[in-house]
Amino acid sequence: MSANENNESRLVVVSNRLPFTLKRAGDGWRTERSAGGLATAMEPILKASRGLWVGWSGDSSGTDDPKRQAVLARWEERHGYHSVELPAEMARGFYEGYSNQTIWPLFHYFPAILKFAPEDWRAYCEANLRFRDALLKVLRPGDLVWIHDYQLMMLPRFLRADLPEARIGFFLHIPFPSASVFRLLPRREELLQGLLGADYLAFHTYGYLQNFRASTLRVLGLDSHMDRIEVGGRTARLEALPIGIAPDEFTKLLDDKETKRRLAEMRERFKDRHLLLSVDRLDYTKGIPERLHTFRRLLSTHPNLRGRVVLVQVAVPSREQVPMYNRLRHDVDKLVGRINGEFSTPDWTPVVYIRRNIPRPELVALYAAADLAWVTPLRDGLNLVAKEYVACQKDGAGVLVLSEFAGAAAEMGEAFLVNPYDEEKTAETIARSLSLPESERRERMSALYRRVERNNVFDWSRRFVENLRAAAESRAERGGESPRELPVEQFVNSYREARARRLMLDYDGTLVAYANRPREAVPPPDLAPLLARLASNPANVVALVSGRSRRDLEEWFGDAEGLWLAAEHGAIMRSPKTRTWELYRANYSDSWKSQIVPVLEHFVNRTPGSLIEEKEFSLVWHYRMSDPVFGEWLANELVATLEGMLSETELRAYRGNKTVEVKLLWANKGEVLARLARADADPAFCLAAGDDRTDEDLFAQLPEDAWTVHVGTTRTRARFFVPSHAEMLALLRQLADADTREAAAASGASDGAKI
Ligand code: ADQ
Repeated sequence: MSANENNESRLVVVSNRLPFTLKRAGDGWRTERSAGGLATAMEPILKASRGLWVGWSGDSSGTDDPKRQAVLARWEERHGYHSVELPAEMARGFYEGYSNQTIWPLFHYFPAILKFAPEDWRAYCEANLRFRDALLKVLRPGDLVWIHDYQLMMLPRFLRADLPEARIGFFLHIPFPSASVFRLLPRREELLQGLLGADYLAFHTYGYLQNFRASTLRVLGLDSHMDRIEVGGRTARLEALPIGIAPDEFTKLLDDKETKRRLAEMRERFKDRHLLLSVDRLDYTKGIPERLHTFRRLLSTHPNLRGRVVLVQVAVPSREQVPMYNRLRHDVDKLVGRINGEFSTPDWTPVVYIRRNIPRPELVALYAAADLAWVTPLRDGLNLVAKEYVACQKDGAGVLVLSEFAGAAAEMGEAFLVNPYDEEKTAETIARSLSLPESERRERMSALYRRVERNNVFDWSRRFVENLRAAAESRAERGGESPRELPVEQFVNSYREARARRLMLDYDGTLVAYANRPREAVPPPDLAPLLARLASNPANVVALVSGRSRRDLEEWFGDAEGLWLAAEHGAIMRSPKTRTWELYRANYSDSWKSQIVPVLEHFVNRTPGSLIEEKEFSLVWHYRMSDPVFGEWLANELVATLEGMLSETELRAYRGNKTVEVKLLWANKGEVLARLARADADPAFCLAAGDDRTDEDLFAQLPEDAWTVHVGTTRTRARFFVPSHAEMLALLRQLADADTREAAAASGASDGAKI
C-alpha cells in the first residue's frame, strides 16, 4: 500500500460484530440488528460515509450453505458490511474466552473472576489474524482503518506487519485499568505491543489514557508523552475522546406518534408516582444487583416513598454463553422477586423488570417519562444510556444519578455523582434529588443537554478521523525512518548467499533479558557454544559488542573460539587471534571517577532500589529495581546535572535501558566497526543487532544495505526490528543451522575469509 494521499480514501470500520447479526430461521437465515453501545454509536457515521465495515456475523455454522452466503453477499452489496468467518471453536475461545472472561472482567476491575486459558489466547490471536486477512482483501491505498475495541487489540500490530504504510486508528470503548490492575493480565506485553501497531489510539477519558501510559512504562519500560509514544521508530498518537450520541435521533422520536402514544400511556400509568429508570445490558459491570439492594434500602429507610416510587429496570440479555452472565440473570430475577414480594401492595409493584431488547420509540418514551435515570455501573467505559436520557429530557426536569465509575462522569458534572458500592449514600442522594425544586433540576438538565448536543457522535467521529489522518501523515512524512519487522526468510537467504559475513551483536537486552542486577544477567548455557558455532564458519566474523566489563565477557565468552569481544562499548577489544585485550587510547587515567561517584551516590541515596556499577572506563547508575516513574524522573535530573559538570571533559552521560552511564566520548560501538573493518574487507552480509541507545551509533555508521536490527519496539535508526531477545536468539540458531546444512560447502571454503 502506498503512503500517498489518495482523495478516494475511505473509512474502513473494523469491529468484532457487524451492525447486523446472522440468525438461523427454520432452514434459512434472517438478519437481526446487533445490540449494544458500539452499533448504536457507529451506525449514523457509517450512513454518512462511503466506507466499509468489517466484522463477524455472530454465527459460525453452515458456512457452505448457499442461502447463508446469499444473505452475507447482500449485506456486502447493499451496506458495505464484510463478514469475517470464524470457525465455532475459534469464535468461542476468542469471544467467550479471552475477550469476555479475561480482558472484560479485568479491564472493569473484577480480577477475582478473571479466567485464563492459553488456548483461548491462541484463539484470540488466530481470530485477530482472520480479521487481518479480511482487511487485506478489501483495503486500498490511502484507506483509513478504524479498529474498535478490546476484542481486536492484536489487530493493529498484525496489520502493520503486512502493510507498514497502513493508516491505523484504534478506539477502546471500555476502561483502560490502572497499571497495577493491568499488570495482572496474562499476555499483557503482547496486548500492549498489539495496540502499539496503531498510528493513533483514543480512549474515553484522560484517566484511561494515563493508565495506558503508566502500563506501557511499567510493563514494557516505554517512556511516553501526554499525547504520544515512540515505538518501533514510529510515533503512536494518544488522545482522550469521549464518544457521544446522535441526539437528534432521540429528540426527533419525541415527536413521533407511536412514542407520544406510549408516553401518554406511561404518564397515566405512573401518575402520582416517581418513575426511576435504569437501562442496561445484563452485565455484572452495570451494577444491577447493587442497585436493587440500594432500592430496597431506600424503601426500608424512607417509608414515605413506598407506593410513591417505581423502579423500571430494563435489561437486555447479553453474552448468555458465559456462565457468569447466567448466574447474574438468576440473581437479578431472585432479587426483583424478593423486593416485590416484600413491598408490593394490591395497587403498587415497586420494581417493573423488563428483560428484553425494547424498540427505540418505547425506549425514548421511557426516557422522557422518567423522573430520574439511575445509571450506576460499578465500572463502565463511558455509558451511553446517561447521554440518551439527557437527550430525551431536552425540555424536561429529570434527574441524572450517575456512577463515579462510568467514564461519562468525567464530562457530566451536573449529574448527581454517586459511589454505587455505598448503598446508604446512594439511597440518600436519590431521595434528596427527588425532592429538589423543579427550577434546580431544570437548570442542571439543560446544562447537561447542551453538553450532550455539543459533544455528539458526529463530532467524535470527525475528530477521530481527522486525528488519525494527521497521525498517519506525519508518520508517512518521516517515511523511510520507520523500521519494519524483520523479514526472516529474506534475512536467512541473504546470509546463505553471502560468502563473507560480519555479525555484530550486543549482549544485554539483545541476547538475554535484562536482570535486576547486572551480574544476574548470566548467559544461558547454550549461548557461548552457539556463538562459537557461528564463528567457526570461516566465512563469518562474529563480534560480541557490549557495554559489559572485560571481566564479565572473559568469564562468560572467553572460551568461545573465534569470537571477537568488545567490552565497555568498544573501549577495549580482544581479537580471537591474539586473545589479548587492547585499549584504544594510551595515557588513560580514571581519576575522573572520584568526582562523579559522589554525585551518583547522592542519587542512590534518594532512589530506593538503585545502585552504582563501576567498570574500568565508565560508571553506571542502574534503576531497574526502582519505581519506574520515579526512576525515569530522577534519570532525567541526573543527566541534566552531569551535563553541566562534564561539558569540558571527554566524558558524557548517556541514558541506556534503565541506566545512566558516564563514559568516554571515544568509547562507542561505531569505533568497533572501524576496528573490525581494518582487520577485514567489507562483507556482503552485515548484521548489527542491539536494543539500546548505544547501539544507535553503530546503526548510524553502517551502509544502507546492512541488516541493522533493533531488539524491541522503541524508537530506532535500525532498518528492522524483532520484538524481543528470544526472537533474536531463534534467528541466530537459524543461521547456525543453515551453516550446518551447508557444512560440506563451507569446509571447502578458503580459510582466508576468516581472521
Ligand atoms: P455497552 O456496555 O453496551 O457499551 P452502553 O454505553 O450503556 O454500554 O450502551 C448500551 C446501549 O444499548 C445503549 O445505546 C442503550 O440504549 C442500548 N440498550 C440497553 N438496553 C437496552 C434494551 N433493553 N433495549 C434496547 N436498547 C437497549 C460499550 C461500553 C460502554 C461505552 C459504549 C460506547 O461498555 O462503556 O459507553 O461501548 O463506547
